[in-house]
Amino acid sequence: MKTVLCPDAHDLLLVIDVQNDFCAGGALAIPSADAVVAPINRLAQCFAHIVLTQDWRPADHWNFADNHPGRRPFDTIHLAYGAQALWPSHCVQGSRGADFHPGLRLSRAELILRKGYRSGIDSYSAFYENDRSTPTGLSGYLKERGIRRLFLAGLATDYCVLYSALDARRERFQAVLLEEACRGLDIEGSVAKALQAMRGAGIDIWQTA
Ligand code: VGL
Repeated sequence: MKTVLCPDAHDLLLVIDVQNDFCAGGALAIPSADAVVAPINRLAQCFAHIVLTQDWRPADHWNFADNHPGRRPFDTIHLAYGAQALWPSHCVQGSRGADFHPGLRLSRAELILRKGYRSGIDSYSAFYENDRSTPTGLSGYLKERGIRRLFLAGLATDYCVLYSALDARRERFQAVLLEEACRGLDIEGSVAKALQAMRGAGIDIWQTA
């Protein structure tokens, strides 16, 4: 069923990591990632408030396989805070790959939140680093601004969008996933698992009309 989107002044569109390295030709390209751009641009027109996140990593990031001789992208390593996937080097600070997709028309966005800039901790969620305890400050920003409900779009459904949505609930925001405006890496069924986890956490999943 399709839902008509009609956001109010307490609603915000949170656009996760729509950056060149996650799109076609990028270092960590997500299948069909570029297809999120048109729906995001269209949906954004309804929102009074828009925030973007930007993965923003130092070149010596601990979670880049390049920084672990003998390891390959998508291997798992164990860090003090738990198991962690190794990634191809991506979204390096100041690089073209870290830039937003050139097709995004979101100049009205009120905040660009950078994450992943600590070389020792990976960063998926817009709210907490992967140690699950280091905050990015987004929750306080949104609460001070009177935001109550977040609509999530972007990349990747099964990583940064998933963890951002779960943390939105943890921070007591209402959360809605705009499914047609997201794409996932889908490693061994991870998109289906992500959707199930989101539903279980009380996140609404909408197809918009
Ligand atoms: C992401 C894997 C590694 C994402 C970022 O944006 O979903 N996934 N870094």
